[in-house]
Amino acid sequence: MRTYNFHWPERKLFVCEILLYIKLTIALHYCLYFYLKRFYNLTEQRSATSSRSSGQKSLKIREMQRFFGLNVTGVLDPETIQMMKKSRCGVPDVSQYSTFGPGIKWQKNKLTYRLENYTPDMPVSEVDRVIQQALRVWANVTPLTFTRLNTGTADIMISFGSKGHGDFYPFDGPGGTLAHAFSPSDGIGGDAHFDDDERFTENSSRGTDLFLVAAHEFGHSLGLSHSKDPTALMYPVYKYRDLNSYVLPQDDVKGIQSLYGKKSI
Ligand SMILES: [Ca+2]
Ligand SMILES: [Ca+2]
Ligand SMILES: [Zn+2]
Ligand SMILES: [Zn+2]
Repeated sequence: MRTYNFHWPERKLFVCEILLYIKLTIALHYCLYFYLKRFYNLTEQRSATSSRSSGQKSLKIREMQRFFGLNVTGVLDPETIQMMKKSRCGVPDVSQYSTFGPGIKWQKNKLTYRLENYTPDMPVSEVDRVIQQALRVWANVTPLTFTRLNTGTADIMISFGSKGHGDFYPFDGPGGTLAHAFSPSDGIGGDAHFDDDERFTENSSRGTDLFLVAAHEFGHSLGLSHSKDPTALMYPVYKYRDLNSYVLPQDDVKGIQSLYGKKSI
């Protein structure tokens, strides 16, 4: 009898742990589903448990693991979960309907940009300067020039917004997607949107560095897709770098020059 008294609490604890485990597994399952749907075009299936659906999911996990250079296991291992948790850009990594390609570029070198609004996180003059610096990263290595407009429609319209902000790609609150941009074309093409549920900063490892995010998004605005090179600016996952000596990585220079050529001297 004494053993019963001793074992009961342990057993309850065990049951609680199992329940918690089930809850966490379900939560993780949903996170994975939305991540793959969003960035790897996982199509919706009626039943999440059907074998066709799990086969496609495993395929998409493999695709993601290959993109990030992880061990390609097709299952949700700790390394893959770690990668999913990182803050990143909202443009898909692999897309069946990809508009990025050698022909997707501006057919002119003189481009215009306009800031439609500002983030409350930083002074207006600082945002202006950071955006200019982020565009200069690309102008430095190509014949492209960027002229600022204060009214009317520019090629690259820049805005800050949260959750639903006027396109079909609502932001997701703090963390997760930080920004997104559209590849070159008329209208929304070239435009860059920043998630104002992030806390934007300048030259700081705290918050989200506006320069790094903007420079990356402008890469998309000019026609670059994501790079698999973890050192590239166009790598989809945000990582803070010391900006005092920032030079555009070689991979990105090669990419942008394949579209617009080198800067003419
Ligand atoms: Ca535009
Ligand atoms: Ca976000
Ligand atoms: Zn991106
Ligand atoms: Zn948007």
